[in-house]
Amino acid sequence: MSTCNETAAAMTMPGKGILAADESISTMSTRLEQVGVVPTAESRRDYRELLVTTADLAAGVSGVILCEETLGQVFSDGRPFPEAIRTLGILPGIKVDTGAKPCPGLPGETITEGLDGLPARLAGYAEAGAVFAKWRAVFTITEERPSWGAIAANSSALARYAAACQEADLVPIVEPEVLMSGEHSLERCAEVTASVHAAVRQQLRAMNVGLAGIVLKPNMVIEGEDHPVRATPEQVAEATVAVLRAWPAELAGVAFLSGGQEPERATANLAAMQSHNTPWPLTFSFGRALVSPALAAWHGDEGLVEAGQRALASHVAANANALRGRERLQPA
Ligand code: 5MM
Repeated sequence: MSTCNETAAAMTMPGKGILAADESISTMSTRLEQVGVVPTAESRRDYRELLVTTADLAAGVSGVILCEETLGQVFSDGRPFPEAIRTLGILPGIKVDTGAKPCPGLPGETITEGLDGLPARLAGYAEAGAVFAKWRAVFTITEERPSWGAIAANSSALARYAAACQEADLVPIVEPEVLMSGEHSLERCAEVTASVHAAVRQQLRAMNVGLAGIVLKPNMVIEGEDHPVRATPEQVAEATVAVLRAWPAELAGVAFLSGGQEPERATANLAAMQSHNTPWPLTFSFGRALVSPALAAWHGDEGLVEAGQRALASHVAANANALRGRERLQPA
């Protein structure tokens, strides 16, 4: 357990966040096609190597989440990704869920799968060099949803995953994502996020998961993308921190997902969070808000690798800079 606590502390160290580059093969392929790149194992590899070899990435990034395909691939110089990333001063992690699938009995809702055979897979990932893992549960807000059944089933799966990770000395990133899609208000997002977190905490306790050895990856509390009024960063930060205060001080840290927010909005919201004194660090584990500008700048052109890296570097720097507000606070 102490290995997990140390790794979780390193993942959430002051001034750094986590890069989520763990798109599944199908998601990554779609995103490559959208910028005109033919999706192959090689083009996905090229893109991930571009990201992680960005100069001085370790100044703002403590860890990178990979998918299974990338974990097994090698840099162009032949070194395996996990080893090469470690050499860069960054911790390699691995997405271990097998995706959100339609949940039997709950039309329109999903259950994240991947528990069958998980302990054996985790042992293999650790052997390959991963030191942390990630599992994402997904909840959609409507008037009736998420249902109690979807919250209970997904929280239970998250806790079983987290317990298995800690037994394998891998830090579990626990990601319950309440999606931004819909017309709901910020208050409704707060209500749903609080209910989901309460169930996740209860299940983590039931499975004896040590909170000092996990990283929570939640959504920010924010209005739905079709809601007519846009909340300010201060409103988002206040509502988000109010929900998070139910988590014990023991929790290693909170690393937000970006959830489809424009990169600049995600960064502004992250910066506003830092004026709240909390017992755990509040950092980022962004996917799209970090990598979308890099993918667009590169779009598969060998001559634009550096342009893609500059785009990633500037967004990492902006988010690392957003964390600096915390330096002015007294410890909670
Ligand atoms: C990078 O995308 C991750 C994997 O998604 P799929 O398995 O659906 O391809 C995803 O879990 C991501 O880590 C989180 O959603 C956070 O990403 P954003 O873009 O919301 O910060």
